[in-house]
Amino acid sequence: MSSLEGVLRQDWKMFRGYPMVLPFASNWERIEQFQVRPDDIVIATYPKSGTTWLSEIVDMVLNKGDVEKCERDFITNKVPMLELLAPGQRITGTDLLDKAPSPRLVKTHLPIDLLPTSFWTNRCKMFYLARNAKDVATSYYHFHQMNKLLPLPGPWEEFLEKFMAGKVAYGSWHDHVKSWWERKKDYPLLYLFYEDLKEDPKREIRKVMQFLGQDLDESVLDKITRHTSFEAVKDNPLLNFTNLAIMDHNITPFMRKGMVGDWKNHFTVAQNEVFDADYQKKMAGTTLKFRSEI
Ligand code: PPS
Repeated sequence: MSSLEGVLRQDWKMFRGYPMVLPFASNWERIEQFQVRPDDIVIATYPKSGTTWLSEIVDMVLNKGDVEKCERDFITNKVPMLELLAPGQRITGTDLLDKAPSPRLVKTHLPIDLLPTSFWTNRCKMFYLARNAKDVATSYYHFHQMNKLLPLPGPWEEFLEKFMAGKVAYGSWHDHVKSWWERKKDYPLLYLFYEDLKEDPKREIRKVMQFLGQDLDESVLDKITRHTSFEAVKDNPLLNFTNLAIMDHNITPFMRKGMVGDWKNHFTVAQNEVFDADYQKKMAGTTLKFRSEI
């Protein structure tokens, strides 16, 4: 698939049971044949959970808070997305990763069963960042409006139904967050929450630092907290995706609100009740708990 034509605003392609962004699902061999390095660091999330935020935090921790080093490139190049296939530009995430120096940072939204098993057998360091379902649905809805690689979302009430049914790219939010939570029992991944990052970014950045085996001064942690705050990333062209023509920031910016609880501005009372009832069923039996307000 080499041209942009034919992939903009197309419906999902079903791939191994998951709705997938059309170009990403083509030539899957590139992902299966990807050569994992033991010192690769994986940042896995369901879409719209704060991936970019955590990516910059990890890069800053590895570079000991050196802003100049962290400004070496766009986040999309510093932390390539494993499954990316950018039609027209002939860029793939695996090509970008092949060229990247170690330790490589790998972004992915893949559910556990689509992630190449070599990541686990090589014992890579893995982060999983989760965000409450209502804010993810809200953010994902706006993202569909501005990202032309995704189908148009239709009216909010229709999109919300699709989200609840897992009929959006990468499938069910519920299954995604639960299966990565379960994996935590037998694999030492660091499972983080967007709401915790909002509540006390420095505390969470310290967790990231410890997980990466680093030891940084309080002043460096403060610097990383400031550099990665919503106010800072919103206006940072290396982080706010304004370099990608595929996204129309006039419709709504990628760095949109960056808050916990914006869902309240979109869910009606009735939608909230239906969502909660469905949520109780789908999340029954898991110890995983989310906060949709802080
Ligand atoms: S993507 O496209 O799936 O990789 O998007 P992702 O980066 O996971 O999520 C985008 C949402 O994260 C918000 N964001 C932040 N919130 C708080 N602080 C910081 N620093 C930050 N950086 C990104 C971004 O605004 C999107 O959420 P919404 O709710 O749409 O604003």
